Amino acid sequence: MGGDHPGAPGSTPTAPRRVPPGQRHVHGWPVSHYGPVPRFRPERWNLRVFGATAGGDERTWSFEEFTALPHTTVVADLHCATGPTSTDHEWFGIAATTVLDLAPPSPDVTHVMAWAEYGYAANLRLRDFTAPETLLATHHNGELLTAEHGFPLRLVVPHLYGYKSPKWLRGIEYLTEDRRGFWEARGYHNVGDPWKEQRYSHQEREGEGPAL
Ligand SMILES: Nc1nc2c(c(=O)[nH]1)N[C@H]1C(S)=C(S)[C@@H](COP(=O)(O)O)O[C@H]1N2
Ligand SMILES: [Mo]
Repeated sequence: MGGDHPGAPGSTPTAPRRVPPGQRHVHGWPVSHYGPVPRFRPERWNLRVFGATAGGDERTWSFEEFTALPHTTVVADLHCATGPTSTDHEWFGIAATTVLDLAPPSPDVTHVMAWAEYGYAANLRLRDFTAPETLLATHHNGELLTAEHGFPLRLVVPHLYGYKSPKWLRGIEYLTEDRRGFWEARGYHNVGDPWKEQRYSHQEREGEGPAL
């Protein structure tokens, strides 16, 4: 990843923005998801880490407990696999690595499933989940997330297409073998790197996803 050409991370703000191949820059922040927007019920809400944990037990946090964890800020663009890229989102939330530290996976974990309300899910390679910019966001541009953008908590995986960033996040499942999430089982690429334009599952190469 060269950092020298215009628009690359670390270049001057006046350089032309680099948008992944086949994407178009859109102004503002479109709302995009499948299904209804869930209502937040604080007394029923928890975040659950389960599956192949190191100790074999699961870990849950109430909203109050989870949002008391240390926060971090990440600025990133959001690339929907159907084409629009919205830019300069300032996310504030809990680093995924913090979750990993507090609820360690067993050594044979290779992937995670990020679960949202109503059964939406996105699978990620463990290295995508542990990437330094991956976070569980509570705020956007200095304000609480709005309901349609994922309040109270959404996963943000800036280096992958938007379908890998579940809104209304409720769980992280540690997997010892890969399994397809919602869009990954419905024609979208199992890995979803926008810079490689990994949009559709028919583009997957050997080793990039479980059999369809
Ligand atoms: N729970 C849930 N999260 C979701 C989706 C969804 O359908 N359900 N759609 C994803 C897709 S395809 C995209 S592009 C982004 C869009 O995020 P935005 O609406 O905040 O722009 O949310 C992702 N997160
Ligand atoms: Mo999307």
